[in-house]
Amino acid sequence: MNKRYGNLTIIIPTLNEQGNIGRVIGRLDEMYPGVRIIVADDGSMDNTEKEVRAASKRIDVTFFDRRKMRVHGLTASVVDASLLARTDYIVVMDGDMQHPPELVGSMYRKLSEYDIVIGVRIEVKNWGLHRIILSKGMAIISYTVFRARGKPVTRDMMSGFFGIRAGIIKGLARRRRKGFVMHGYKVLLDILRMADPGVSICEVEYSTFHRRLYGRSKLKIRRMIEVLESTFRG
Ligand SMILES: Nc1nc2c(ncn2[C@@H]2O[C@H](COP(=O)(O)OP(=O)(O)O)[C@@H](O)[C@H]2O)c(=O)[nH]1
Ligand SMILES: [Mg+2]
Repeated sequence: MNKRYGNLTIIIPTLNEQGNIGRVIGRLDEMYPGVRIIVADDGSMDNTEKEVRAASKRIDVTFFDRRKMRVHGLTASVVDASLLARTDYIVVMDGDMQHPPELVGSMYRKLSEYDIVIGVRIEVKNWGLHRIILSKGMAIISYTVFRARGKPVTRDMMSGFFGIRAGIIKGLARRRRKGFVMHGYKVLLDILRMADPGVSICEVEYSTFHRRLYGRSKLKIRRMIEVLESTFRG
């Protein structure tokens, strides 16, 4: 059997993604033979688990049940899931089809050359004005602070779609666990803040940033505070 992507784990944090998750993992499995998927679920109240377990009969997908964990959040989910990965490379993506599965292949290839590969949205469609302002404002603050402190930056500081060498995120998860804003949602920001200065970074652009397929987004003002925590934590 073709296992071309056998050295890649895709981590998908989920919270109530029953309408999307089956399609996301189905697409990934189709496109990337041998890939392993970890769905890090924070206690979905819908049929997310059922969807994933049904798919696991055909697809190499693990349902990581974080229902009983003390700290919930996208960051905690990704950090903990990284420690379960048994591959050299990891890609993190959303479970709502907002991150194009087509990009994962080039991210994976670039990880042989770079430590971190960041999916960068070059066109944001269909967003409400307040969301654009909040998001852009936060991004500018983070970018400026990171630049001033000599930390790595990217055109999309708020990206939730990235690839990383497993050793890097696992190292941070083990040695600098407290540096992560675990209840937060910007795990990439924490990683960039804590990464070694010499870390190599590359960007891949994508333009099709659609509204989520089903369900609703969890953006709140609280998210802004978490971004500031991720930006300014020592
Ligand atoms: N594990 C976990 N996943 C979450 C949590 N909140 C959101 N997610 C997932 O993280 C991804 C991005 O969330 P979403 O609400 O779409 O954020 P947005 O795209 O920035 O609006 C989706 O796959 C969600 O299901 C959470 O608290 N824990
Ligand atoms: Mg989304």
